[in-house]
Amino acid sequence: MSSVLEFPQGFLWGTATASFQIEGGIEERGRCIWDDFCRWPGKVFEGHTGDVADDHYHLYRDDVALMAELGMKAYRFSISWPRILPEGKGEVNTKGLDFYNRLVDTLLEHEIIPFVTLYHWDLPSALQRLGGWAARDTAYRYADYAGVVVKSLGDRVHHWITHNEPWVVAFAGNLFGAHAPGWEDLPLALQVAHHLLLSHGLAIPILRDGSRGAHIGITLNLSPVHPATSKVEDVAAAERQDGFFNRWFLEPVFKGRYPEDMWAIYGYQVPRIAPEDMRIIQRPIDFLGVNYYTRAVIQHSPSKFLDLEQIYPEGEYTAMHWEVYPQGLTELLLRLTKDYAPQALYITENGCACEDELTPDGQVHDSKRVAYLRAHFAAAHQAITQGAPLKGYFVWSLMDNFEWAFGYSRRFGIVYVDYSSLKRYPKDSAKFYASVIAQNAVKS
Ligand code: IFM
Repeated sequence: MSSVLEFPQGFLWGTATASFQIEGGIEERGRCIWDDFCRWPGKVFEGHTGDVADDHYHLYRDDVALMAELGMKAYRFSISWPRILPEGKGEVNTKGLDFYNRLVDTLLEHEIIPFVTLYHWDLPSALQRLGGWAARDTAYRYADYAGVVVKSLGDRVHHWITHNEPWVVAFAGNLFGAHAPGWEDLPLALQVAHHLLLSHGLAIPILRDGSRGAHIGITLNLSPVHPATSKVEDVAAAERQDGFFNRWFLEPVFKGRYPEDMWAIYGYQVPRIAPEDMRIIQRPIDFLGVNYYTRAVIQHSPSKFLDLEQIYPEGEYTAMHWEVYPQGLTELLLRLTKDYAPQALYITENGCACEDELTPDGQVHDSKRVAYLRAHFAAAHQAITQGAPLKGYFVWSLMDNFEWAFGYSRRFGIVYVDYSSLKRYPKDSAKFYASVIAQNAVKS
């Protein structure tokens, strides 16, 4: 039997994007590590780059108008650090700041609340040459950068996200070599993770000072971890994966310590930490941003990293080969509520890649994405009814964009982008989402 699930009044529905993935406008900014990574042969699908992307840098007004047509209440976007500080520090590119000022003003004209992410992976190349996030100094340069941005936007932007998915930055970029800067070194990755967390803590008072009544949070990519069987070694392997993926970031931010089990497992490879660091990292935040896509099913597997391996049970999978598992979202939100008592939660990303096709009459019938979103909205609703302080939901993504190592070969948007003409076409999922927003409810 179908039912109508109503969301709390004022629930913030929106979409999310990130600077490197949509902006283009490379001539008007400094270089970042992803510009370099795209030019490293074999690292990014067919050598795709972010040089033009969706050309949002020039088309932002149309994109905001489209969001308004769809009824969006909020928009999460990130700032390109090298657009503000081409060398990562020092001289400010005022044209870069002007762009974000115009974007914020346009959003506000359409009554769309801006949620600003300060770092979504585009570290200035100039700072990478000085050691990147492995260098402690980068955390202080990030704090300076946060100061420049908040001074310019802080009178109109009141929702700030310090980092997007530090796990991906640290481990995909420095342990698995799949993302920029492309290294494969565990101690380095752990040091990077620590400096990202430190920079998060350093930025908090700067954002509070510069933006009256600011709501400040961090976005983590989180997944429930399930053991493949109830065997003791699989259960223990799942616990390690949880420590590696979820708790390594949750515990410092909420409890001011790294998880003891993982600290012991990493042994001599643990990061160097200054005495005051954990106190800085644990500074109170106003919300946790949750990026949820799927769960992980884990089995014990000696000879693999952490003696574990992810397995892929039968089920439905997206074009990323990620299992469709909406009930994991309810499980995750309730666990976060119970274990960490965040003041508020936002789903800062959720969505799926599908093999979308544009029909000759300009339609995209992405019924799989509609089903995916419907099921995840219902799962979020379920968590709210059980006490999770969920205040909003940002679908990833507003429009198709540069999907990192996959280049433009994966489409996550609810709006289709024809990369040859840069024309935008709302997919069926955009129309579906607009109706959910208009009713503040979803039929399950
Ligand atoms: O495209 C990414 C985004 O930049 C970060 N979170 C996951 C998305 C899909 O892979």
